[in-house]
Amino acid sequence: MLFLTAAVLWLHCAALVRSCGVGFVAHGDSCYHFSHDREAFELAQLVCKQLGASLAEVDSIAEGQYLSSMLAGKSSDHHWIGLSDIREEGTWRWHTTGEVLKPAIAMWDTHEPNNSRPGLENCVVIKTDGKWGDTLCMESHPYICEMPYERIDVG
Ligand SMILES: [Ca+2]
Ligand SMILES: [Ca+2]
Repeated sequence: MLFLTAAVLWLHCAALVRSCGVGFVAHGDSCYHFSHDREAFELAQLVCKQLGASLAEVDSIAEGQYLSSMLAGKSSDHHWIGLSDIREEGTWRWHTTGEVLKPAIAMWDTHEPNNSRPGLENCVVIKTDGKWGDTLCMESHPYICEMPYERIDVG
């Protein structure tokens, strides 16, 4: 009985401290940081890493819709996510996993990716309308970092 009470208390405490770090918001299995500062793609990735995260990677339609909804109409700038075709022109891969983007998950804007500056538009932003586009990696934009939403156990 004592054990059960202790177990219940522990679970309760653990639930209380389950949170994302400062500056991150929880959604689903992840914590997200929507930056205020603007960086080039590679530097944005580095800043995310310093925060214990990486540029956001979209694993499901629901996650893509969440990120787009967080930006659409609320933001005045495009935001980097961790998607590029730096390795191979025209093959869009997630930065940390190296996995190729599943077409069913993609939320490309009309006419995107258009590689409008041929061979140079290698990095992906979520635009202000919530849709994705490829653009120059050297452009400075705010960015979205993502890390797993893990319970921090106490004691
Ligand atoms: Ca993700
Ligand atoms: Ca483009």
